[in-house]
Amino acid sequence: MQLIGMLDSPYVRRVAVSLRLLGLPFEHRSISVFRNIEQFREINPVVKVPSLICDDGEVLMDSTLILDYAQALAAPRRSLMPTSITQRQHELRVIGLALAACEKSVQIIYERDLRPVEKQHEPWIHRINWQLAAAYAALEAELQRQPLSVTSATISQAGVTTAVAWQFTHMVLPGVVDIAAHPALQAHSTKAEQLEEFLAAPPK
Ligand SMILES: N[C@@H](CCC(=O)N[C@@H](CS)C(=O)NCC(=O)O)C(=O)O
Repeated sequence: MQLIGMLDSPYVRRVAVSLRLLGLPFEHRSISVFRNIEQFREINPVVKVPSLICDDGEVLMDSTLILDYAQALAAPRRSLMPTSITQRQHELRVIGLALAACEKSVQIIYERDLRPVEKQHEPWIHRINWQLAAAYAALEAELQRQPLSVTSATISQAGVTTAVAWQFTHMVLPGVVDIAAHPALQAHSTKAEQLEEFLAAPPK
């Protein structure tokens, strides 16, 4: 199968890291949704990353749906989701917060980079900035309450997505979220970024 999209997208990166953790071989094609739009259209006319070309040629999109498929391929050998319903509920909350942080970061960049200055809408910019702050405040509280395991053998999807989100926000919006106010997130990210599966999917 082929994973399409650049690793500077947190959604592509969470899939790339997860496929490696799940032991699923794939080819990565680093095609940009902005610079290579025509090439991308031939693969997926909707031009969304990540896209996954399955071995029979069918194309999937949306990182969470791709990961659902990948989980099914890897089962029962390896899973990144807890089997206990209580722990699964908790980790789904963590993933939701991390994905919200990714989404708000992307919205801030698109608002800033894709919209002419005179068309930028201050109340919307204000809203997506406080939503980003709220997502990371809640994520920090969750990690303080219950740290996530960070080894190649034990990291879960919640651990992967949290680390990918934190790295992404600081890469694209330096200084917007205070690192010192989020020590648990920073510690989690530092450890995760040293795992071979993360090093094999460099965001830059
Ligand atoms: N919910 C989606 C979000 C994916 C997403 O927003 N990808 C962005 C890049 S980071 C994209 O495809 N942007 C191009 C566009 O929306 O036109 C997922 O989890 O895959």
